Amino acid sequence: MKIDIPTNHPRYSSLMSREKIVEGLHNLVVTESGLIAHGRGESLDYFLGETTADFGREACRVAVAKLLLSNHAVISVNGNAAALVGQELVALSNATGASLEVNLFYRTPGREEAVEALLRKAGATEVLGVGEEASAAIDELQHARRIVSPRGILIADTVLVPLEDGDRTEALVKLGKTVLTIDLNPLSRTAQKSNLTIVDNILRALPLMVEAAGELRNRPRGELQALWDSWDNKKALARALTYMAQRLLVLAQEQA
Ligand code: PTJ
Repeated sequence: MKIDIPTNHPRYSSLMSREKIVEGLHNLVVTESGLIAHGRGESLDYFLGETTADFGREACRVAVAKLLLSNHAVISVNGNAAALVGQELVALSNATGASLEVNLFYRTPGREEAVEALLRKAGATEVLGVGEEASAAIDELQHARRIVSPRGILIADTVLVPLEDGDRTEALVKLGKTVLTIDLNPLSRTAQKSNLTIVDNILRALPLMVEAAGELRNRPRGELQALWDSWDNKKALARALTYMAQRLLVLAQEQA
């Protein structure tokens, strides 16, 4: 860490997350564009008041129910997700049985290995999608995200794709996979095209998902299925947008 951030600093958690991203940049885990993506996320988090709303909490539970119901769930890990919540991603994988697969938009030399090393340090015993193991491709995509593991995303029925760009989400949905995402922007293509969108900061969502996995994993399948069947993503996105809009209106009135 470059600077000592006092724990009583009003922006402590935001500054700490920036430090994680910058450290990730130096370790090759995060790509340069990851800094931009993080800034977009931070600004949208202001609209949520930097807290998890009820629709975000509900989405976390339903997403976990789907991971538990799936025959072959995969958690797709990019640089930002690894840098921000590497440990929690491993915990979620352990708690739900979902595989971890590295999948990068910017597959530059050394990055896959750097993300794998971070996940292994956090306790992962198997990390798919690295080096020659990533020997399959999704034909619908042209860029590096097309490269996938034949034991992972290629055969997955459900894929969790946090902090994602839109192309791959569309391709995965087209292939008949269920796509779950975490995205602070309810208007992003990924948020719009996914089967379930957690509109929340990944820093808050992942611990909630790990907690939900502990609570839900011994529940009857029928109960998990009912949770999943009740989910309407369009309604959830509308709730997120309404919440943000109303919050901004109240704040505007307070300024006047
Ligand atoms: O590591 P790589 O090479 O796979 O590249 C990863 C990035 C994130 C750079 C790449 O996927 C990218 O460019 O993503 P986008 O298109 O910027 O989309 C990222 C989305 O995640 C945006 O909608 C952001 O608002 C959102 N986001 C950013 N930080 C957070 C977030 N959502 C939740 N929690 C965050 N902390």
